[in-house]
Amino acid sequence: MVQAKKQLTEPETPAIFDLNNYLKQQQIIVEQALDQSIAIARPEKIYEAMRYSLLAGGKRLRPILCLATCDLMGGTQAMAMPTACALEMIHTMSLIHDDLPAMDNDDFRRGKPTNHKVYGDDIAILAGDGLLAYAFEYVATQTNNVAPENIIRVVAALGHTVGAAGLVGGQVLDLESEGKLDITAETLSFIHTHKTGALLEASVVCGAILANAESEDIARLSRYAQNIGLAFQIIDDILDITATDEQLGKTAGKDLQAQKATYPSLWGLEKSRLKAQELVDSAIAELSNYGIQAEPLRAIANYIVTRDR
Ligand code: GRG
Repeated sequence: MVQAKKQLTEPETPAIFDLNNYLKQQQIIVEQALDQSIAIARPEKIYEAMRYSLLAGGKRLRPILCLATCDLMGGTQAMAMPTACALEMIHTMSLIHDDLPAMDNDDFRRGKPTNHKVYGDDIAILAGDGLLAYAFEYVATQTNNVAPENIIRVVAALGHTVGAAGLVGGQVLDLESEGKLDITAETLSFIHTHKTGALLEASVVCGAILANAESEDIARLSRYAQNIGLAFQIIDDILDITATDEQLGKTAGKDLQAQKATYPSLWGLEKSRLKAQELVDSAIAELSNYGIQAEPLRAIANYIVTRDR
């Protein structure tokens, strides 16, 4: 049975939205759902490796975006939670593989030794593969009260996002661009819209699909997500220069060390900050049709440029 959507009514006196509290609450809910999503089975080692990275913390931005968008479009948290968990499984998988010696070769992630440092390269590759496959199984088997055609649309959107048209393609161009400080703004934008932006966009779009949103809403929310996705990466590049290892939970200064072209290397720190703010303003402008129920998405957009980790 397909569950009825919630009524889109607004309270008479809008309360001031407390983003910190909202993020904290949503993080707790997502942590609990992730913890319950994968049980240890035989062979224990692979499940432990998958759980080690999945439950290592992180901002949980992608699941929170998915839940917030489903809510905005009149759906419920329960409808979106399996997809929210799957997004975090895919994100975690991409971090595990990105940290491997054959890729970015990093020793720390989310304040802990990287997966391959604890379990070895072989198990880390397989832990990533296990998380990626399970993400799709999880959406297909655990999503309730959503029309089957919308579940299929979500599975297709996730597949498109992780493949050569998304994360994989962005990562390949990123690897090819290493050591080339003269790459163009267009190439840099291609790398980041695919490597970083695509999964953030999928988080928002899938949340909307699960709530059976109209195509105009999906298009608008997609543009919101594209803008915050690029802003997120610009701030990521800035933090790689300005933040500490402790703040980031990973090695800072890696971009300079690996001779990677970044937004600050292209535009400087100040112009990069201004660009990120402009993108966030454009993202928020896409939400002008929605009332205070879009406050979480507006606040998340603002958080993206003010975050320090
Ligand atoms: C998906 C099949 C498949 C392969 C992966 C390795 C790879 C191909 C892609 C790399 C993707 C990647 C690591 C992009 C960087 C995205 C990014 C800015 C990550 C940091 O995200 P945060 O700050 O991290 O949200 P937390 O730890 O808070 O979740």
